[in-house]
Amino acid sequence: MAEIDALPFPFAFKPEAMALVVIDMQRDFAEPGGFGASLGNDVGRVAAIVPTVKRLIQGFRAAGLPVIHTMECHRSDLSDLPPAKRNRGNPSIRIGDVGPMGRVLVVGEPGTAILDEVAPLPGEIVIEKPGKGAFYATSFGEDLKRLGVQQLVFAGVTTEVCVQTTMREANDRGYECLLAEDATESYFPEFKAASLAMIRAQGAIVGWTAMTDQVLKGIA
Ligand code: C5J
Repeated sequence: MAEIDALPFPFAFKPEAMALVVIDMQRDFAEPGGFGASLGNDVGRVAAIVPTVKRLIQGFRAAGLPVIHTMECHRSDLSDLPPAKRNRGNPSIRIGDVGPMGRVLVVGEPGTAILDEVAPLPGEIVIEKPGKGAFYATSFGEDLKRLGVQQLVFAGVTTEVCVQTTMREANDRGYECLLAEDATESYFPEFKAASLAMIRAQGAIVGWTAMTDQVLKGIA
C-alpha cells in the first residue's frame, strides 16, 4: 500500500486501483457570460484553480493512472432537464437558453465545453451528467467497475454541489474518496471550508482531504 499525507489521517491506496475524477471544469462555471455568472457568482474563484487542476491531471497521466472528466449538461431537446431544475432560482439566463457562449449547459455548445487547459485527452472517459452527482443517469458506476478502481481522488467545481454530491454517492457505493483541497473551489469560501470539514469529520465519514502537492508526492 502507498500513502498520501492527508486529513484526518493518511490515505492508504493501491496505485493500480486509483483514478482521478475531475468534476465540471467547464467554461459555463469559470467564465463570464456562463451559467455560474448568470446566477450572480464571482467566476474568478473557479478560474483561479485551473493551473492546480491541470498539475493534478498531469501527475495522474504521468503515473499512468486513469483520469475521468465530468460535465454537467443536458440534451439539446432538454428531455433530461426536469422543470424543477430549469425553473429554480432567478438566473438572468436559464439552462437551455441562448447566452453569450451558446445554449447554457447544453451538450455541444461552446460554454458547456471543458476548459482548454484541463481538457480530456483522446481516450479519457468523459461523463455527461444531467444531475449534480455523476452516478445519476450516467455510465459512471459501470465505467469505474470496468476500470477496477476502488479509490478516487476528486478535483473540480463546485465543492459543495457537484463535487460533494458525487463524493457522497461514491462513498455510499464503497469507494474510498479523497478531495484535493486546492484543486476544488466554490463561489462561496465559507461553503468550501464547511464541505472540507464535513467530509473529513468523524474519522473521514465521507472521505479524506489533502493538498495537490501531497497527492502528487504520494502517486509519484
Ligand atoms: C453547480 C456544479 N454548482 N458543477 N454545478 O450548479 O457544481
